[in-house]
Amino acid sequence: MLRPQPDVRRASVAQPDLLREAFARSVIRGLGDSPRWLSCRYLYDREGSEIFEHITEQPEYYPTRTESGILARNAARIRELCGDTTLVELGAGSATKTRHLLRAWCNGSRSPAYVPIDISRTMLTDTCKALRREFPRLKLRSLAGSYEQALPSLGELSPLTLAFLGSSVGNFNEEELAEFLALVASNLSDGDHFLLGVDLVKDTATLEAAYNDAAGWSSAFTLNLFARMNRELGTDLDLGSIEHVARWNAEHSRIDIFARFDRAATVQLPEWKREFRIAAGERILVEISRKFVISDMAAIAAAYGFEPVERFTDPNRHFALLLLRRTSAAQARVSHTRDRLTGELAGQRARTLEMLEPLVEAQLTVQHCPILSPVVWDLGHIATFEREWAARAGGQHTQPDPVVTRLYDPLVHPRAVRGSLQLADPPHCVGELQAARATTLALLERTSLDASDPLLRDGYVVSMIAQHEAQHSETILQGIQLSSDVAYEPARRIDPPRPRCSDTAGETFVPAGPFTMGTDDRAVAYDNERPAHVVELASFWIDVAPVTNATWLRFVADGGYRRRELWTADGWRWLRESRVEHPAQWIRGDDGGWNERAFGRIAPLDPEQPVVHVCWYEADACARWLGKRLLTEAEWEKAAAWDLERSVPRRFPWGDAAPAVEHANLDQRTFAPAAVGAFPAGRSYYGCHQMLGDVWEWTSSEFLPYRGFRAFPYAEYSQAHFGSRHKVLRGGSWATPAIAMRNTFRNWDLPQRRQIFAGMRCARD
Ligand code: AVI
Repeated sequence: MLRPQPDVRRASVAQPDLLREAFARSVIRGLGDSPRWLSCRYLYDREGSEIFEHITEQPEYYPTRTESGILARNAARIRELCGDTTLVELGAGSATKTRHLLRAWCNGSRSPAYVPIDISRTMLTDTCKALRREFPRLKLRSLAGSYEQALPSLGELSPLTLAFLGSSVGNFNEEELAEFLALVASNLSDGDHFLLGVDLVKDTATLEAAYNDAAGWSSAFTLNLFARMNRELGTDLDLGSIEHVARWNAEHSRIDIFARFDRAATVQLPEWKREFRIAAGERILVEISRKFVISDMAAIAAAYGFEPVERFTDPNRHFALLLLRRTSAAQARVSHTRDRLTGELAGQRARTLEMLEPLVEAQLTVQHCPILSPVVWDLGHIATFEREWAARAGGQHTQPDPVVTRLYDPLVHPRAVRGSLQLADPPHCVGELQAARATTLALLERTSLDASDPLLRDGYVVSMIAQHEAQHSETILQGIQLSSDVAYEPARRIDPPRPRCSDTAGETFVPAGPFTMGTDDRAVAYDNERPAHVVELASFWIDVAPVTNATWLRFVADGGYRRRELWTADGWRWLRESRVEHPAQWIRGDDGGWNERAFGRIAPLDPEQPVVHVCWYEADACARWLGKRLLTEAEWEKAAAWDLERSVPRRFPWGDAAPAVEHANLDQRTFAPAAVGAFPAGRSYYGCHQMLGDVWEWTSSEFLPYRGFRAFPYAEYSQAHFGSRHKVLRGGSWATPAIAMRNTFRNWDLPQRRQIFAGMRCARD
């Protein structure tokens, strides 16, 4: 039996209107860049795919013929080397060349199985229909989707042989190739095979002829991209003035394919209200086709955990098929996880201790306000939590001291009473932290991160311990911020970066359609982020940046805190009782201007920074004053995570790369939000700035479980807090450590809370 079935928990392949939207956005991105480019992904609509079939038949285009010959001669040997495995093919198309392999698989296997993967569902249907007739014994199951969508399903198909033919790897740039190989490597199991077609470096004349065939199909292929823009996006380009140019680029060992404009032209995208002026003679890069040296490609693959099995080539050495085997995947995963977790634990602990340094003992033991604990309680709680969970995961059933456990149990002692408890002094707490850490490190050293134990699998419990401490470090900073008597001078404060771009005003459109919300990740994500599920949303407009102090000043000046019609009934009640008139840390100066207090420092309010320390009621009222509304958390997550082009969610707004300084203001370095526009590299697919870092963003949603939620590993973290009392916050602030931050992370609090480093962003229908 072949599985998997198409996965209902992931949003399915883009519908035509969404593909069109993704195409438009890609064109806007590429034409807005310098030098301009267009994505080769969009060369393959129905017309483009047909033209490409013609290219492969041209006498000058040697790759397809040559690869087919290599397959015909070596398919039986390849099957023998791969053993009885399911053949999976990425970008299967019509599977013409693959038939050599399928014949060998049918001859060599008792139960031959083939899983073609392709973005085009119609292509897959046609291909499977033909194959059923030709290979009646072949078990077939197709997977429609992008590579990024399909590859995570591979684990269930192992043992397998993954074929990626035609030298399609040549169309990836270096960064894309690295991402692709990492994705393949992480989804193959030990012993799985990878059959990779690579076009080889050869004489320039042969190479350039292949991309400039005399019959003109290569040219037609390039021009079709612009014809497609005319067809789908409403541009009005004169194809007669666009020339196909394909040249060997020796420096980068690749064919560069350009569209050269003979005359000046304007690309108008009426629906998206964008226009681009192309100069006479300007060239737009539409595709690269990299050519490789076998040993170089083998070395690249080795870096991703692939060992060479055998290589196959033609007599002219024009093309090669590399048969690779994934090795030591499990072992590599364990040591990588161990290294990552050791780093996270050490980094977070150093941060916790560093944070305490500027504080004297009295400041560590006092309770500044009833909604935040004395710092020593947080420290004792972090230590108790860590010791308990490390012991539990390590199978140690020795009862920890029940008195201590009770003292630091947040349910037994709610925040308001923690100031009156008999708590240990700071040095003792630090000692407890160290003792607990020894237990965790011992666990990490001896465990094999046993996959059958959900606490240990992929180091979950250790990640939870590190994240728990990270979250408390943010709460400790909230307490320090609230205490007006502390002039906090941390050892490493840096000025928040200034804006680096100016496209932060206005909104961006998020089209209607499904997206995958939440995650199935069991290595890092909390229970409330699971499971991944498809959410269908109506279209909406979202502000590209959070609401700034400048906007809030206008809200205040316009009587925002006095106008009943802007507030909900509960919000108005809260306002009357609290007598609030501005965000929590704003102070009016003697001259009538506004200052802001941050960790004991008072400075003029920065109008470009996102507003911070407002509660849900205030955020909701300000959104109404702006004629907009707060986002639902599903809208927030779609705008932050969904990559329409690949139909997969991103881990962070900018992609899956770990957070770096250019992406977001995280990790407690600036002690204030950065001005909007400070992190253009951190924009989401839809172009939203600063969705992670700077300020948490209040959403209109109540904190509720996703359908299929299962409490793990303890109900007190999420389950106890579900319900209509709490509103969800998304994103993370400058005070959030990066290890506790991702697009799926859900924070929650009561609507009147202002101690959080929280602001807001608006949406409208
Ligand atoms: C699909 N890919 C491997 C082809 C190539 O040779 O790079 C695409 C192509 N573009 C123009 N001609 C062929």
